[in-house]
Order: sequence, then C-alpha cells, then structure tokens
Amino acid sequence: KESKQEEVTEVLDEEQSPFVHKPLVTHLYTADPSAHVFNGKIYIYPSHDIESEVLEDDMGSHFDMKDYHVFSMDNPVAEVIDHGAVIKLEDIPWAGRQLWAPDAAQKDGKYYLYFPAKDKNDIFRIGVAVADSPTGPFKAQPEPIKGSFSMDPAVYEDEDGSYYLYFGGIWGGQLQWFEDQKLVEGRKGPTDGIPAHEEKALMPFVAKLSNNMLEFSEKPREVLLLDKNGEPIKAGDNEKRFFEASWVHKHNGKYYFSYSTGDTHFIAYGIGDNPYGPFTYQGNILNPVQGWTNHHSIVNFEGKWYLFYHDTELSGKTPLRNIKMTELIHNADGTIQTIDPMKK
Ligand code: FUB
Repeated sequence: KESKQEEVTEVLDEEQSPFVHKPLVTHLYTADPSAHVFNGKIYIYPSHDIESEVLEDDMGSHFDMKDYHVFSMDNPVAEVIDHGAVIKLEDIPWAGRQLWAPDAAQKDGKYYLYFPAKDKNDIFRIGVAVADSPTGPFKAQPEPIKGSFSMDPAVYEDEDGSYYLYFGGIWGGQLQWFEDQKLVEGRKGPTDGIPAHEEKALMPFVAKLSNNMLEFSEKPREVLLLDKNGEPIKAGDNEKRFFEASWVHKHNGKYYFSYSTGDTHFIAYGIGDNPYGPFTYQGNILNPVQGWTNHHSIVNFEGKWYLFYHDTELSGKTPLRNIKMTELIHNADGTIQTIDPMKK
C-alpha cells in the first residue's frame, strides 16, 4: 500500500513540474546559470564549460572558460534557444583567462553583462560589457570595474530603480587574498588569508552601481551574514559560511541573500530588511548536486518562483556541467522549501 502511495506522489510531482531535474542544454556544457526576465521572456546567462588541458587544483584552474553564450525561453516550459557566443575572452582587452560565472542587467534599453576574469596578473577582477539586445553581442569596457576584486558578480535591481552588484568567493575566487579591499602580497594558495575556525568568516561584498551601470558608485561594503543568535557566521562553520555564488531576490518586502557553501556543497540563504544586509541565516535552498560546485539563481516569472542551478549529469565530471531549473516555493512564514536535486 505504501509503495502505491509513493508512485502516485511521484507522478503528480512530474506533472506539476515537467522540467524538474532535466538538463536545459545538452549540446554544450553550461553552468552557473543567472536567469532574468527581460521583456516578458526568460534569459539565462551561464558559464560555458569546456574540456581543458589544465590540471585540476584547489584554485579551480581547470575551470578554463573562454566565452559566454546566452540562452532564452519564452516561458518555463518552452524550448531553450542558444543565441550563440556573445563575447569571447580575446575581445576583452584586460582579461587573461577564466571567464567564470556572469550575470546581466537591463536598464533604459541597454543590457549589461557583468563577468569575472583573471587579469594579466592572474588576479580576478569584474568586468562589464554592453549590448543593445539581451542576446548581445556584448562589447567589453577597456578596463575592469575600478575597485573590483574576486568573482561571481550578481546584480540585483531594486524596486526603486537602484542596482546593486554583489560579488566574492573564497579559495579559487581569491577573496582571502584581500584585506581592506587591497591585495596582500605573498598570498598564493586557496587558504592563505582564510580566518581561523573561531573567527568571523569572510563575507561577500556589495556596491551600488553608478547611473551608467559601468562603475561602483560607492566603495564596496561587506555583506554581513549572521547566525540565528545575531552573531557573524564563523569561518569554521563550513555548512553555513559564505563560499561563492551570491544571489539576491526580494519576496514580500524581504531581501533574500543566497549563496554556495562551497566545500559543503549547499545553496544556503539568509533574510534581511535591505539590500546591504545584514542577512540572518535560515537554512538551505538546494542540497548538494552531482559534482563539486553548486551555483544558482532565483527568478520570478508570472508570479511563480524558479531556481536555476547546475549539476554534472551529462558528463559526470565537475568542470563539465549542465544547467537545470525547477520551481522554488516560499512558505507562508517566508522561509524557502529545501530542494533535493537527487530526488527523481
Ligand atoms: O564556474 C566557475 C566557478 O565555479 C564559478 O564562478 C563558481 O561559482 C563555481 O560554480
């Protein structure tokens, strides 16, 4: 009797969410999907994973991406269209290697692609490229954003028309090499500069963007992530501390800051009252996926919330990922239901 009940539940789940846990793109490897609704359609700005000769290490050197593709969907169950390569590494004057997780924004008919790359000194900076269409082609600014460092930019447009750029990531993301937003000479490895276990964890950063969307309009501020006792999350609290993959969405007047916990592989989140935080840790949005990295975005389409994420179903290899999407549910008390990506 019990197994019959399980079968029925599974069929219902599939009917409600026909796209659950299926790769959205199969002809390329794609990861870190940043999704937005522009002009009534869903646009996805992911990383484009490729096979690379570069050996795997704890700095993520094997994530050796060289261009970005943009994808669109008319709605959450529509066909996914690949709009091709919209910008290439060789077209970015200041960049040396590794086009990691990007994001995009729309303002006054222009589209802005924010992307991290290592500069010619092998230090991650964040660049911006501009287009007249959400599907590019994007033209890079000659220099990275002044004062930018580390990676994984995520842009949030607030209801008052302000745009905030969140960024940062530890280990391969190099955040631990910076103090007071300045590179500390001699730091080289993934843990050089990581605080001791009982100390405050390294936190992500945020800066409001200038009116032209090309610069920070203020010095980046630390985004404080607090535990339920109001204390900053500690560096040794690996299941909760920030690692990379910032994202912000707003629901019922509250700001949700979500992120990857890296070596514990969760997408966790905190809730706050304004875009700068602090954000109080609530739990996990997404349990570990297949593959080492976990990276997501959250978007509202016609009143329903969707989670975009990736795993390695197609390749079985960490640096060759495939993007996916599923529905995301906020409970009546504002918390988010944890999604188990392994549940078929
Ligand atoms: O795709 C390269 C890096 O892997 C991203 O920047 C991180 O968030 C992780 O997903």
